[in-house]
Amino acid sequence: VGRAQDDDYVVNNKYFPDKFMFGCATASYQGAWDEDGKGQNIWDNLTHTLSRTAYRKIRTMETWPCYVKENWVLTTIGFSISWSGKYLPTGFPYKINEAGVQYYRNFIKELKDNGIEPLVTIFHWDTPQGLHEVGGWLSEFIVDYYAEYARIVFQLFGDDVKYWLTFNEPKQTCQQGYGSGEKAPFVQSHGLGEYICTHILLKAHAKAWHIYDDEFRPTQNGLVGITIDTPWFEPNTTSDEDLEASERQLQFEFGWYANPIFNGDYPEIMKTRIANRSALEGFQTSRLPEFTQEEIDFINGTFDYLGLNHYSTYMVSAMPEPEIGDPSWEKDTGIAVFQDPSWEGSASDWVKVTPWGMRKILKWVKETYNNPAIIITENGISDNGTLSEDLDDESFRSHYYKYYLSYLRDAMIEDGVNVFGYTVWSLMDNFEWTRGYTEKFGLYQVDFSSGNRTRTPKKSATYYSKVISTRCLVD
Ligand code: BGP
Repeated sequence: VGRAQDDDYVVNNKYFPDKFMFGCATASYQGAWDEDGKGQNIWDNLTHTLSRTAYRKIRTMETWPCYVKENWVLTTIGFSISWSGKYLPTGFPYKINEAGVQYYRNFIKELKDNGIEPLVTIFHWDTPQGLHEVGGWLSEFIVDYYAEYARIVFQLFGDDVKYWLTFNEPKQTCQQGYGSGEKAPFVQSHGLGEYICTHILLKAHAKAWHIYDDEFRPTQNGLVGITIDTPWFEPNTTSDEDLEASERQLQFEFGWYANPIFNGDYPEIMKTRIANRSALEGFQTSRLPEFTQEEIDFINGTFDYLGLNHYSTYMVSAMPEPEIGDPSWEKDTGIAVFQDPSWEGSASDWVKVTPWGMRKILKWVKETYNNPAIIITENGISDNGTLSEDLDDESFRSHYYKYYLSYLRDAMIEDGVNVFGYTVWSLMDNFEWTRGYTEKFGLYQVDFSSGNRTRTPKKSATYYSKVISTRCLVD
């Protein structure tokens, strides 16, 4: 497994269909933060008030619009709109900032003039601070505020945007934001907050999808999906227990969000386990909230395609039932998860080079959710960002893309998975959330110490552009 096994695996000259979309992904908060009168969001608040070494207090660079100058042949660029941002400074729908609207209009026009399809995420983790202070994703009120925000972006940009994503990686907003508390807004409400957040967020997703479907689809004719992230979970042995552990972990990670959207409700395994554990803990009702039949009908089927973020793989094995007390999502899941020390690593401890997992997760999604249309919305690997050395990332980043794309293509051709596109994380080095500038995922290096944020293509940028222009996994 890992690099050694990869060497026997043939990748060269595998082709991709003509219509396959190749692109790069970015996110609003990971670029500029205070342009054009933008308001505060929970990540601004976090990075500006905590003095963690990885955080930078002042961030004023604008990163994206460099691709055109570099003469790329991308079919798509993924980016997100800042809710607290350039056109709704307070996050509430009564203060539209014309400078911000113009900014996005210009950007989208520039993409289209260069034949690049915009792939727009409506929410990539940056909850407006004002909405957080009245409850954020633990308050049902946010459903209507989010829906109104989505309506505004459809109205403003929907004539030119055909691919929308309501949320990026909702699990990070809910499980890490409100359960384990590792990401903004750093609420640690293990075993409760993440389920309440998810329950509310799924309704917000469904409401935005319905708004598009009822009010905009007839004239704008676009597609609305959601991006859900998951590693692949490889059973440690072929025992029934380990196979069950893999399936259970996938349901707790991915099915938690996907099952309500594809089938109307949370996975049975989640409902049963959390209800049982809650009862033993002395709760009157399950910590996993229940949808009403009306909500199930409202959420079921609210997707036109699926965005999948996938980076790496974990091994899983069955373990004894965790003790009752101090509830948490991890205990509710009840699976031992680990990575093989022989796997090649990266600057991010969670990203190991395991390209075979790409094919397995795609096949699992196809089989579990009736072969939906899928775009890989993020896939990538980080370096440490030492300015000169990391430009030479051929054997590292190009290798990663080549092998992941190869397994992705096997999933399409051999397994019949309906994948229509792939966008790498990321177009250029950026601000990596709690890890600040310590990890660099970019195809372009950004010199953050230079006044104009000089961008230099890494070798992987040249490689990826060759793949795109030949539509083939060239050497
Ligand atoms: C994804 C996020 C991206 C990006 C990437 C790298 O989860 O959607 O925004 O940041 O991961 O992750 P990290 O910055 O946590 O290393």
